[in-house]
Formats: sequence, structure tokens, C-alpha cells
Amino acid sequence: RSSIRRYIIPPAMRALVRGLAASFASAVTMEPLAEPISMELARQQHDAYVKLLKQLLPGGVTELPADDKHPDCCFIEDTAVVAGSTAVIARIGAASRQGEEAPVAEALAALGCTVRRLQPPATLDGGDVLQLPGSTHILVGLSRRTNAEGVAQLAAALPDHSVHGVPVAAGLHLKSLVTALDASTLLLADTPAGRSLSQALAVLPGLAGRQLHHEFVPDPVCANVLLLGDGHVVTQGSDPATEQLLDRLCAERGLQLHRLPRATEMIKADGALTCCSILLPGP
Ligand code: CIR
Repeated sequence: RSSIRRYIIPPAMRALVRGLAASFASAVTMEPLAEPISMELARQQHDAYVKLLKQLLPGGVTELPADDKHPDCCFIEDTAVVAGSTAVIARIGAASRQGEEAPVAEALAALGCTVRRLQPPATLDGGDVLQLPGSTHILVGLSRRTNAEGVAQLAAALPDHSVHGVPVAAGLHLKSLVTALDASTLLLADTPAGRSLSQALAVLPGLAGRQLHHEFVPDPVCANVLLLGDGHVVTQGSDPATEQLLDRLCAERGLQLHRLPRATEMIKADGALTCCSILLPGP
């Protein structure tokens, strides 16, 4: 029997999103920008994302207002990790972003989550946390943002999960290099960093027996897909080879792929698709 069918498609979810700050054009970037961020395009791209989530998530979308003091606040994924009914509030690794967490913690508590908090010296960005669907395994990138203490405290806060630290050689976050398409398929960026991550994951103690299938995505941006549950997957516009690969992988698995226009302005700010939402189990 195919390993794909051994796992059920995760049930419908709901999401928490955050508005785009008027100051978004001064978001933190790894490299100086060749071209400035267009606020008009950024707004269109963020609106399209939120609109699609509203269409696809019967559990609903809760929208938190932006905070213009935090240009990166739309990247709400980094502020918390929700696993089951527990929300672990992060300590974001970029100093200018610390403080984005507070309203998110309040909202998650109001949505019924049990809230736990990481303590200094831990740092951790939610973008480094990949929960493998249909399992209790969680991969956490040891990156420029997330330290070993962050991984250890996350593991202690989620005792029912197996938390594995994985080095991130390049890029911002673990999920800039890899996401899961389903319980047995990882999508990895077809870059040297993505290839070396694939090798590290293949021999990771505790994960090696899971027989995860690795697919390499030509456009590294599209290694990050948003898995919404209920068989819905969100991607963004890319080159023909990447689009065809994702179309095929989803069709083979009975997943419905939704392609947003390419989020050029989010990409300038090093943001991927997963970063603009926190997913929670449906009500
Ligand atoms: C940052 O550097 O923190 C933001 N400009 C981008 C964060 C993207 N987060 C994510 O993909 N989870």
C-alpha cells in the first residue's frame, strides 16, 4: 500500500493573520534591496492571500490589526507555534521584531489555546518550525534566528511531540528551504542548502524510519507551500518547471492546489507563503 494513503489528510483549520504595516517598506531584509518595496503591490498581494484563506478555511480567519512600529508584523508565523491546543509564544531572533508577540499571544488565548512562553536566552522564529502533517514530529531549524536553547525550550513546552533540531546552512529559516506537501512528502529547495538539508534529514535520528520522499523544487521560493488541511495547498506563481512539478505532485495525491500571483514584495522582505498566517485546528 502506498505510504501516502497511510495518512489521513489533516482536517480543516482556521487561521490568524495580521495586517500589513504602513511601514512595511522598511521590513528587515537579509540583503540590501535592489529595488524598493512597492506598498501598493504589497497590499494587493497580502489582500489576495487573506481573501484566499477566507475562502478555503471554513473555520474562519481572525485578523489582527497591523502595528506600524513593527514593519514585519504581517509575518505573524514567526511569533508563535501552535501544536494541538497549545500555543508556544516565540522569542523572535531579530531585535527589531521583538514585541510583535504580545497581541498574538492574547489572540491565541482568546481562541482557546493554552499559552506557554519561551524564556531568555532562547530565541526562536516560527518560520523555523515545520510540523510534519499526520505525525508528532516537529523539525526546528537552527538558523540565524533560532538557537539551541529555543529548540530545547520548544521541546519542553510540547512534551507530546518529538522535536528535532536541524542546521540551516543558508537563507533565513528552515521553511525557506523545506515544507511538507503531505505526511510523506517533503518539498525542498533545489539549491546547495536544500540538497545538504535533504542529506541531513535522511539520517536524522528518530526520523530516518519515516521514509519521507524528497522532491526538489527548481524555484526555491516555491519549496514553501501552505498546507491548509482538508486537501487544500497554496502556492504562488513561478517558472513553468516549478509550476508543473507542483501541479503533478498535488494531482497524484488528490490535493487541490491554489496558485496565488507571485508575492514579489513579500519575497523582497524574505517572506514566504507560510509566514503570513498561523494555522489552528478548526473550532
Ligand atoms: C524577517 O526578516 O524577519 C522578515 N523580513 C521576514 C520573515 C519571514 N518569515 C517567515 O517566512 N516565517
